[in-house]
Amino acid sequence: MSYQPTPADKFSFGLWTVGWQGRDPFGDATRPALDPVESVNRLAELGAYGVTFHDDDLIPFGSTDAERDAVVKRFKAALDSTGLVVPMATTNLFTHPVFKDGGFTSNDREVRRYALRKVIRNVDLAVELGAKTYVAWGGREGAESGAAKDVRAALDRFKEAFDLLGEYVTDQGYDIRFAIEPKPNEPRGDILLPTVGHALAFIERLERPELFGVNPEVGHEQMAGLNFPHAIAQALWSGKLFHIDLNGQNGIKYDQDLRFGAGDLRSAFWLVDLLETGGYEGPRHFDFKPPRTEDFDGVWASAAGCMRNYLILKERAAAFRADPAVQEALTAARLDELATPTLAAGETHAALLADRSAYEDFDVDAAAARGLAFEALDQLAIDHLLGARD
Ligand code: 3MF
Ligand code: MG
Ligand code: MG
Repeated sequence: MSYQPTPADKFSFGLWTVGWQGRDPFGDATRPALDPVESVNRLAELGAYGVTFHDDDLIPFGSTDAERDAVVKRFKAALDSTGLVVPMATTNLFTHPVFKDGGFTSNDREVRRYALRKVIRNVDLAVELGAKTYVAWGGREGAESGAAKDVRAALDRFKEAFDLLGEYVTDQGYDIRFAIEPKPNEPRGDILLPTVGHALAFIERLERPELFGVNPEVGHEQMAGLNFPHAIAQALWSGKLFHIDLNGQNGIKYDQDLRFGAGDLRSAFWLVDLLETGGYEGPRHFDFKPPRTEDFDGVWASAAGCMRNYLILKERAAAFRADPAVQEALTAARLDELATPTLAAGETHAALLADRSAYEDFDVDAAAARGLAFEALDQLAIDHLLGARD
């Protein structure tokens, strides 16, 4: 198996990932800026199918209209010559100091109006470039202190912003949907919509919930100590997995943005198993940061590693599912029973209450004594993951 990615694998990368210069809170950049056209060319050579961007990744903040047009023209030419597509775009509402208290939920109303205009401007460009998903990460929508942020009012403003955007794309006849990206903290002390669950609940309060889904990121849920595949399963179950940010994270600490496959490898195995069998057909998008120890050779090795690890895990997960011993172990663990409704077709609560075998005659002790056989099943998964079962 070569693990050589092709566009059919639908791997995509943000310009800000391979283009990250290594600036962190304690240190300066360790790499020079990367020309977006160079990123497009290199990503295409590596076997990616798509590239994504924040407005400011492509068009430097403060560019004139003429400069903007020239940048877009050059970028489009690179897309045309490589065949790379733009499946998603997003807005930078976090770098410029004007967004120090957020964009859509800043206490400063003028900043909120400016943020909306900045987003709408880039939604127009995203549609022009063929994007079907628009990601919204509210990195600065949050607080470090208590009274300074009225969270209920901020959620009203968040809803107001997304309702306006939903109305805008509808009125324009755009074929694009929004994906909200949750994150618990960093750069704010606490960020609004901190987890996938919070975002899913929020979406149901919007005026056009059908236009909104989530863009969960591996490390973001893991920063909150949560099980990422479980979050993805609930997003899929809700019909809301519009996009995904793949990367690696080692537990509850700062946002590490390691290449996919680094960090919690077992979780990555279950994630790929779920994405490949759960009906997700969107891009496999990497939102990682090649560590600042790396030169450009290391950057491209890191990007290639993201895709290679996904393909290795895909192969291992498929082998796990195809193994007859696994099928038997799944039955022993009663997965088929979990998939069977608890009530019979048409059975009412009256019928349940009349069923003596469900309660009066139920042998609680015998049921309590039955093992679930989960350990044997999990060991088979480890054997497959580690390549110890061939
Ligand atoms: C930060 C992120 C963001 C978002 C991006 C939207 C800078 O932790 O994950 O990347 O992914 O803003 O796509
Ligand atoms: Mg991140
Ligand atoms: Mg992200």
